[in-house]
Amino acid sequence: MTVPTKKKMLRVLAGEKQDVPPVWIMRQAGRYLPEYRALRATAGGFLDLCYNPDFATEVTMQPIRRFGFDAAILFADILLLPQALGMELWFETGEGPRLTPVTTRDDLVKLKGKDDIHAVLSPVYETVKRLSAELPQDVTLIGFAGAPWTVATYMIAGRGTADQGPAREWMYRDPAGFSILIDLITEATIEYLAKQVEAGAEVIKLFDSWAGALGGSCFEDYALKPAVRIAQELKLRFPGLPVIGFPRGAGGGYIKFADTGVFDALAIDTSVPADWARDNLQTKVTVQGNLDPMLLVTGGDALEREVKRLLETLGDGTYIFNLGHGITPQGNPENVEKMLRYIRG
Ligand code: 1CP
Repeated sequence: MTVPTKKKMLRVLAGEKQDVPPVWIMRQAGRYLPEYRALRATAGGFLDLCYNPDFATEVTMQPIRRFGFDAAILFADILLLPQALGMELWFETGEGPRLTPVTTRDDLVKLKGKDDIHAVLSPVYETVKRLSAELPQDVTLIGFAGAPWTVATYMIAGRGTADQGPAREWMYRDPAGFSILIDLITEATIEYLAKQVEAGAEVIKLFDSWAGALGGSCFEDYALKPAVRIAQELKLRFPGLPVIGFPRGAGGGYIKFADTGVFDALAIDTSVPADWARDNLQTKVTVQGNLDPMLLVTGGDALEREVKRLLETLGDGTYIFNLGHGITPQGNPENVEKMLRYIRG
């Protein structure tokens, strides 16, 4: 298949293998970059970066300028959507996000509807519009949202949790109430992502960071079905739009995602063996991943060895080089340079 674009990322998502795979890294704009830390210090807080199109555009561009990645990902956060749905959101320094939790059906009634989110989120659409105009011609712009289950875990607990306990508890105790929440997030996410695409996002990625916490039929009900609904509806509205799924920690559940035929690529987390992904996923979808982010902290021989191993294992199929999860604040930009040299020669 040939695709009328010079963008490597779009070509590979259309099923065209590249001799040198496109590469970007999760959390590529972030605290490991001195220029990010400098801008964040002047901006005030993290949310001030997200909601200011000047800052958010600049921060998105920083890793593109420094490293020349093949894709840029919109600078925003998965928790902006709950805020647009009417929840209070703030970030505790050194700890992470906090929201006023939604814990009962009565709380659900207080949330806004799927069509009432755009007033809060319009600066994000403006950022996408500016990026779409400013990015180099060979760089693909990725828009994103959290998948409903992962977003729900933060809405219900009011913070990040180790085991997503509060959400899992509600899910089993009151499945009907829990489903109302999942459905609301699902439909709002469609409207949010549709606006990103209208503003210029060329690819959509759905982050289900806690999919691995869903056991039994809950994986299908709350990870698979909502992701399929979102991807199908977006593809209906925007024919040909590539969608990347990231059901992190799903293990064998990745096959269920691949078998739907709805996703153009699946991002694999660090625990997925690359040869297993080649044999079970890459026959159906483009695979993205899954270098251990720790290797960008340590560098050394292990970095070169593991990059080469990924290229040898997945490079014969449609493949996007990336990490298995986001780069950490301890990541060393010099190791990112080395990684790129090992990939691009
Ligand atoms: O500067 C800072 O202090 C903020 C750190 C930070 C950054 C840089 C947060 C807080 N979010 C982000 C940006 C972000 N978040 C992006 C931007 C694009 C890029 O990748 O460069 C994206 C795609 C996200 C997505 C996101 N936010 C996820 C899904 C992916 C993942 O990492 O699993 C999740 C779970 C969040 C929630 C969140 N936001 C921030 C933190 C520290 C967290 C995790 C909180 C927790 O679980 O305790």
